[in-house]
Amino acid sequence: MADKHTQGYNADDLKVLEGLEAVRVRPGMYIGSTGVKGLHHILWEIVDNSIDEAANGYADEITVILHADGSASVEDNGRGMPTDINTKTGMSGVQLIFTKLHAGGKFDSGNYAFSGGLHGVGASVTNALSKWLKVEVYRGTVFKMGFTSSFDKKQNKWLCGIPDGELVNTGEKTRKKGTKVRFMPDEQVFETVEWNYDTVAKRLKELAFLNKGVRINFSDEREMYRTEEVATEDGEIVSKKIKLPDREPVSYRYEGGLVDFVNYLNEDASPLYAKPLYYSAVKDIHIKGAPAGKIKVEFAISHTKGDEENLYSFVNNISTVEGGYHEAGFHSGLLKAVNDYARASGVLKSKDLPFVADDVKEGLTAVLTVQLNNVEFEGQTKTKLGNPEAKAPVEQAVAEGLALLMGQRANRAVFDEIAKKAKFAADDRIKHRAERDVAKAASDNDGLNLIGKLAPCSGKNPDLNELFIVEGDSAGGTAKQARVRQFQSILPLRGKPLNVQKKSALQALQNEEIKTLVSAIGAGFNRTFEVEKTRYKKVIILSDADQDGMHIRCILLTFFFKYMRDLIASGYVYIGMPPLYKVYKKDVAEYAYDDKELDEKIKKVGKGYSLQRYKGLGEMSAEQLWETTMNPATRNLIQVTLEDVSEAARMIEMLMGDKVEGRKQFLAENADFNKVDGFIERVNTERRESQTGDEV
Ligand code: 2B7
Repeated sequence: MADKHTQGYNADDLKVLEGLEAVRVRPGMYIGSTGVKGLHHILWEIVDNSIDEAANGYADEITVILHADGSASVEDNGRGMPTDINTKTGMSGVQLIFTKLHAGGKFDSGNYAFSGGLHGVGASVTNALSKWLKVEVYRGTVFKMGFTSSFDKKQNKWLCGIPDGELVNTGEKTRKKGTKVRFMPDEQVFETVEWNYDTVAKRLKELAFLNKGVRINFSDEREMYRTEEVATEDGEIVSKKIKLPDREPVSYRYEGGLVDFVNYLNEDASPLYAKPLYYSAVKDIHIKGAPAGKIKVEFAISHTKGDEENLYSFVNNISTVEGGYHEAGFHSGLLKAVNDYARASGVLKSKDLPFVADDVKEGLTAVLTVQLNNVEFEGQTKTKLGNPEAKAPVEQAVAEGLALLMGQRANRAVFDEIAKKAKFAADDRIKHRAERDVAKAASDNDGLNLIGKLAPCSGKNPDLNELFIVEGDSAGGTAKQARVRQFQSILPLRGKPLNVQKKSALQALQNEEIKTLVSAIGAGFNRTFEVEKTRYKKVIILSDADQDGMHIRCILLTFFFKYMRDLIASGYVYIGMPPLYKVYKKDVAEYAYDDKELDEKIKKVGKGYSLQRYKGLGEMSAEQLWETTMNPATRNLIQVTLEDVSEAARMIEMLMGDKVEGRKQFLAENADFNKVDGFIERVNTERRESQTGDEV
């Protein structure tokens, strides 16, 4: 069962693969892959050593060069790798560093308090996977050593990272200090040995942000070409190599570190306050049965006016895209601090529930970096911190840091903005939950049973079904008698519905009439509205032909416009037109819908006619209402469309909004309310729709 493949390494393997050959044989185990990522990994192993030297205060400048021959070099101005002889092995420090695998990470020498790096496999892995590698150490004089890898045909094995000779002190005097390493990745190992400029530049810039004050220089000395198809004089197409312009060397150095990083991330966003908040602390790590450790926590926080969260987190300078325990600690520390501030400052009243994590994440741009030993990376791409012990100290550091910052007078306005923003997010969250609840109730079948006032139709086909929203209980009663139950639903409205223009979505939903309407249509509300789910493809507003009726119509249209706009856009909203007059004689009756039509109808009925003027829907019998207003074969419907959404919105704002002045003036100028209906100017009148009744 347990063969070599499933079990991987065992003790025997370890014996056989003693030196750096192990790395050659299974490069993936040490650098993840032999693709372009693995290639760059061997560069990062070297860069990480320079970064460690800098992060611990011994170096402040690092230079990375991609050379024309395909090799890469890294130089720092630190203390220089140890050149003396290690008594146990009789080897120089330099030789040890490049020829011995350091299982489980960096030397346990207590050399550095914290050290970066992904696997910490070290410089020897880079050496093992390079055709050659050269080191120079500057310590008063220049020390040099070289290594080469080759395949030995006689022995049929790799000789890798073999010293060309001992470390030599050239005696050449130098004012420089530090280390320089140059190496040539072996094309026999890697699928590609072409460095990616952008990958290197991005990472070096990131490292410069993460290590404030450290200057990182980067040059690409390779000659770059592009090929182009050109026609020769004979008309032959040949490809031609065209040299691209040289890349200018770049230099990254950020005195502000993480604060500069956050500002850089926010470059195109509008920040909520001018300066990011910054804090750093070293905390104890506690694990049962293990010696106490330390964790360094550092973060910079800002907020934008937008609502997305951008948290960039790092562990030992490695980006943790998948998050992990440090991010969890960060979020709970931030939540605690913002909740405390919001309570103390009165943004959260005693009746208010505390914020939840999502509330304080809105618009957050932050960088969090932690450094600890024995890290465990998990997740799909191994970019998730799997050390649970990291959570508590990060939470503590973040909460304590923010508490300290909010105690400073100068930060008052900043925290006020943060608390207000979180309150806004919380209100929005609560509001939308209510919307979802109503939408859900509406989509549940039981939802309908709760709607006492609706007389639902029995049919289930939205293409055929009609919803009549009828002004007044008595007209509603008549409509219920008049309707064809299979496809016509009646929703009577008692009095005037809520004018939603002046109300928030949540307030609107607290209104019984609106709740009923939302439930009846069954397609959600506001952001959750999905027109495909509508139970009715005809929603017909039936109100009296007077001022009040006009007002109700406006209120309902405002509602649909604001919260179910697609219902109008899809052409599902209609205005029912009851007649104004009945002209009749013995067994003939004609209805007139306006004054002009009245003259025609009088002529048609002839001498001896009687005239009835309807003041409201309630004055009609069920038969009359059916014939004049509800029967698809004989009724008048006006389809409301949105030809100009912004114009309609402006008009509705004027008619229904807060500013009384504009409305008064508009009504004065348009006293004839047929014109006031002008706000439904984009109306298609389908007089006497030639519908022959819906088949149910
Ligand atoms: C963990 C090992 C690899 N090391 C030292 C000292 C300085 C030093 C280094 C380095 C990469 C390319 C240029 C310590 C640390 C070995 O022990 S590695 N500088 N730079 C480096 O590799 N850059 C050191 C204590 C006293 N003196 C020197």
